[in-house]
Amino acid sequence: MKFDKISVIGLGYIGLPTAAIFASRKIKVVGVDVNPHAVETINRGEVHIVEPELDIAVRSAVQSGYLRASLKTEPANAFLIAVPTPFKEGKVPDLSYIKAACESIAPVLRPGNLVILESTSPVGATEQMAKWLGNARPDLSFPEGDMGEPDIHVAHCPERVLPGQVLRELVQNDRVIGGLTTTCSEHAASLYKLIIEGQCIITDARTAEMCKLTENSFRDVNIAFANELSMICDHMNINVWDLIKLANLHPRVNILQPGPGVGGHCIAVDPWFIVSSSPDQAKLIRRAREVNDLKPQWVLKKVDDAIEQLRLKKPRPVVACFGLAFKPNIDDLRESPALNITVEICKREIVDVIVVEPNIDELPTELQQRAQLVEHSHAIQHADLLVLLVDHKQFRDHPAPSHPKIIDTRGIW
Ligand code: SAJ
Repeated sequence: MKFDKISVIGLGYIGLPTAAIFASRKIKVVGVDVNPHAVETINRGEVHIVEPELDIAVRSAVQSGYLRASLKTEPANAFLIAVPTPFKEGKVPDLSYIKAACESIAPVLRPGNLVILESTSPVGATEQMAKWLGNARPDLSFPEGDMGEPDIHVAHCPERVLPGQVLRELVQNDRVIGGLTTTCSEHAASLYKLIIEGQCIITDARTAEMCKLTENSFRDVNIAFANELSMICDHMNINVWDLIKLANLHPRVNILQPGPGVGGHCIAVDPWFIVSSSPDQAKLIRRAREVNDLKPQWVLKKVDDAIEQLRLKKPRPVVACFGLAFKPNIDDLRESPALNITVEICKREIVDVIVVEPNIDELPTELQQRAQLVEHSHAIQHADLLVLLVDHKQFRDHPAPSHPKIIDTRGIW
């Protein structure tokens, strides 16, 4: 299959870097997004999201003329759909963005086109996508069972890149490719081979969908184990980080790190897609989600207890929160347990809250009237309670503070 021009639908954390990388291989890319601000920003050669080196990649892709953003879809050889798949009420997957993407590309589809779903999706979503496209274009044939060669090829190829390392992982990681037919998979693999150094491994669409959900659920379950251990050890007066180091010396044990909860848009969401498809079977996966979701409240209880003690001597103690991001060394505050915990501490209204977050220049709106962004040394000097929420490199680089009241959710002090 020839790819003179491809279209990426959804120019977010996955779509935009993907578009820039194809463009860097001298393939004409038109990126489509419903957000006029994103489209204008990209067409100026700038970025509307933060990811290391993405600005450089987008600038050079736009300047070279290979990448262009648009609000409208247009014909192309291949369409890559990278739109959000959140969950809605009842923790069931919300496929409305995929449906909207199908409606927008359907009018411009031509025989021989390839449509790839990259968004993390529940099992069956790729088949559903082909049905939506087929309903909108009854004049075209779509893959169905073992019928002959369809007009439009459809595959799922889940994104698997780690925020903070997207540009490197997009090229280096292996890709799992699940076509609705073997030919669909082969066409999709030939497209990804233009940009990736890893392997393209072919399977069917449902296995590819489940594979992505499995990867993130594996991580969630293992983080839940670490988080549960941290609460057990706190109860038993054992240092959980020392314990994990010791246990991990065993050649077949690899415990992850406890923290204040699980953030981001992926790991805290995707396991629910498995639970909603197989509620009776997915007992452990559901329980792990609940353990991780409860961890911020457990941390808050520790903070509340410490504040209560401090208030015996000082009516309005100062609490310093170290880190707001959802994980170390990034500035991404979306779905961040650290941010949520800090907001909750502010709501107590019996303390002054100061925040150290070396990766941002100003506090997010929900904290602006309530807290103050300060330097590391200022916080250590002036706070009555230090709460370490994110293990940013900058915090690790400083010697552990000698302070009488510390709550360290990351085990670095
Ligand atoms: N976390 C812990 N303890 C750990 C590891 C992580 O508490 O030992 C927390 C982090 O602090 C963070 C959350 O888990 O709040 C998630 O962070 P992460 O680095 O594990 O993962 P994400 O959400 O940034 O990216 C994940 C990745 N999936 C896997 O590693 C299996 C990435 O490869 C996926 O592409 C991404 O989800 C996605 O888009 O689905």
